[in-house]
Amino acid sequence: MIKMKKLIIFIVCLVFFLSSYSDINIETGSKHRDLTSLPTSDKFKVWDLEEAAALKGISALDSIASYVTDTTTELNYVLGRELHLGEIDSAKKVLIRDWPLVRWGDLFYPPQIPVDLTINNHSEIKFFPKNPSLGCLSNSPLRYGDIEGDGQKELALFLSDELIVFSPQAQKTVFAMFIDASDWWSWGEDSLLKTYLQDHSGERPSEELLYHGNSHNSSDHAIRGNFYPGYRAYSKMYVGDYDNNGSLDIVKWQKIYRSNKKTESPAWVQILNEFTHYIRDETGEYIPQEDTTEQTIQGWLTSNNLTWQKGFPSKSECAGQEGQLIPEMHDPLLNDPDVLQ
Ligand SMILES: [Ca+2]
Ligand SMILES: [Ca+2]
Repeated sequence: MIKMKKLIIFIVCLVFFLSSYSDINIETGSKHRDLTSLPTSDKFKVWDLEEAAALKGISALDSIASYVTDTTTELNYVLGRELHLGEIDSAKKVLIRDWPLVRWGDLFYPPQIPVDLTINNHSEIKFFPKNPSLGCLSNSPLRYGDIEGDGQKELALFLSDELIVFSPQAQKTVFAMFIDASDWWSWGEDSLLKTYLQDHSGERPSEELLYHGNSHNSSDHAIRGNFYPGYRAYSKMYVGDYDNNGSLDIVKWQKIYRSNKKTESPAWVQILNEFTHYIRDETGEYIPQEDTTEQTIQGWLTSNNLTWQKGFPSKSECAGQEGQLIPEMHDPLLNDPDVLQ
């Protein structure tokens, strides 16, 4: 009986330990050089790393945007501006391995957002973030750490508003999601409005025509006075052994909102609230599970007290907003009680 009790306590502790990763703390690499000028010592380091890549003839690493150092092995991981990764032994000035960064096979742009992918930002991985980028996470595009707490470290890349988890051990991307796949903007005092005003005798568009957020991808129509609703799409991730089978899972919670007309209320209406369960296969890659019901996944989050705000990412890294909730993802204007808890 006592043994049984001990076993139950052990299992409960194990489950708690494995399920407790809702926040992801990872080491940040050097900042990419177009946004922040590196200190001189870092510049020398980057030039050394670029030289090691050049010695191997890897031209995609001619311009290294960021690097991180594994403090145990002393190996450096680098991100090239041409979306290429490398593993470099800087003591020996040798590039050991390198990998082109390609779009993950299980990453899809949300079909609920009706945009033309040929003009859309999301048809391929982009190095430069949107301006401004969500929570300024893309300002540090390369990070390194143990995402799931399983003892193996991964590279976490924040490129545009996409999160890519690349495993040097598996030598491939093992997970990716759009943190932000939105298509919206406000009709402010910008160049497009000026063009519109020139074409319309200086008269602003009427409130009846405008949306609370207009489609950015349709801005060429907007200049002519045809406005389309904007979309806001955000995803959060959670890591733990939610189905209690001893192996780690990822849960993605994605929400999409469409804007109403300026004259309508509320400003935004939720059109998607979707939960996806991923399990890790023998190669280390997370595979989406179509058979896991949304109710089941939602139940895991509820029983682990994991709210929208506790999902990753949550905290802003923008100057003056550090550590605060990323405003866009937790915006009361979204008219969604989930984002407030
Ligand atoms: Ca790991
Ligand atoms: Ca599991």
